[in-house]
Amino acid sequence: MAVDTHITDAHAALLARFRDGVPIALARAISVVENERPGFQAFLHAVLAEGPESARIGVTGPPGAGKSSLVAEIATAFRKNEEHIGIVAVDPTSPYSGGALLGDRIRMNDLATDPRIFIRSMATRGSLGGLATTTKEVVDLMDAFRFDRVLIETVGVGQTELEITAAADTVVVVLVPESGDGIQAMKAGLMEIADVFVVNKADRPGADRLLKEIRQAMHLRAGTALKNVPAHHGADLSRVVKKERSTEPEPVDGGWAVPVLKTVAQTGEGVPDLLEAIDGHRAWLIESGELENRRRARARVRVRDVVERELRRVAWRSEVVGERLEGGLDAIVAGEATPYSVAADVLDAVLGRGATG
Ligand SMILES: Nc1nc2c(ncn2[C@@H]2O[C@H](COP(=O)(O)OP(=O)(O)OP(=O)(O)O)[C@@H](O)[C@H]2O)c(=O)[nH]1
Ligand SMILES: [Mg+2]
Repeated sequence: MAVDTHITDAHAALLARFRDGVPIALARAISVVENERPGFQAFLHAVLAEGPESARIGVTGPPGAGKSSLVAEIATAFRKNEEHIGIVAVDPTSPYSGGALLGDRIRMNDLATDPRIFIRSMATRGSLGGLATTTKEVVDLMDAFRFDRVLIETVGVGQTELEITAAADTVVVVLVPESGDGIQAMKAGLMEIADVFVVNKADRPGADRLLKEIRQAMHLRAGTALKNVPAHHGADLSRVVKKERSTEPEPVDGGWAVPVLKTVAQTGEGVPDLLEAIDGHRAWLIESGELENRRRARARVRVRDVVERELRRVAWRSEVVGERLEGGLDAIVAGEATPYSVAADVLDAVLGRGATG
């Protein structure tokens, strides 16, 4: 089965304007994808032909942690280097557009009207709570539009957020002192996905304690990683204790040392360090070859997503399937069949096999 490469004249015209970097064409393309307009797969196939390029930065954390404030700070800073920035906010609990997000410091409206910054809020979540396929497709569109960076904001600290890695190259996890997130975050596996930890609202009490907690947990992880190394190299307790006191990140098993930073998004305090950490991670991704690994892992998720969606589409569009489903219902009610036997018949029809006895 070959991919459908035929795109409509309207989509071809849209593609040309998209390639010319016309922001309205990006907005149109997003709505074509969001609404799954006929032929959107062929359109995406054409749009994504040149592969990924943008630096994708995910910002995740509990509701109200200051993710949008930090994203606004980050975008504004990059913007000063003449960069083009795309922002995708998934399920924001507070509206992203309009209003004064940061009081007089940075108005979201300033970002929203900046022609080099494109903001898109999405109220879509996958059926299993992860990032919806559509969301990943929108991020892909922004990448194909050749923004220098694409910032992706997702809410929450739970297993569902782990899927941010399926969209971003660099994951910034934002925690705040008051919610006592430290331990929870470690349980939720955020330790595994964080490339940079930020304790935002560092102007509030408890910030230093949370900072210490996260650093300790990171060092415990580093300690586990060093278990296989001869004792005089790694498992030396005094060294571990010294590392706990140090504020400088140290490399974990030859890889990336996750920085644990403090910020006050409202005043911009700590933001330069955050920018440095993000750029440092990017450089490491490229140098170590990890960027390619991550892109490959992401590609696997994307292919599976599309296969699953197409299977569903193919299945429920088929007339034979519809007949077997409807025909099976009476039998289930009459106690002559079960949802499983009817499902088996339906699957046979989907897979083009004869009905089972
Ligand atoms: N004290 C203090 N308040 C902050 C800080 N950063 C953000 N805030 C405030 O916290 C509130 C939430 O900030 P947002 O940036 O909207 O947080 P968010 O994580 O994007 O929120 P959702 O997207 O709704 O989950 C706002 O009132 C901000 O002004 C900070 O460093 N210190
Ligand atoms: Mg937000």
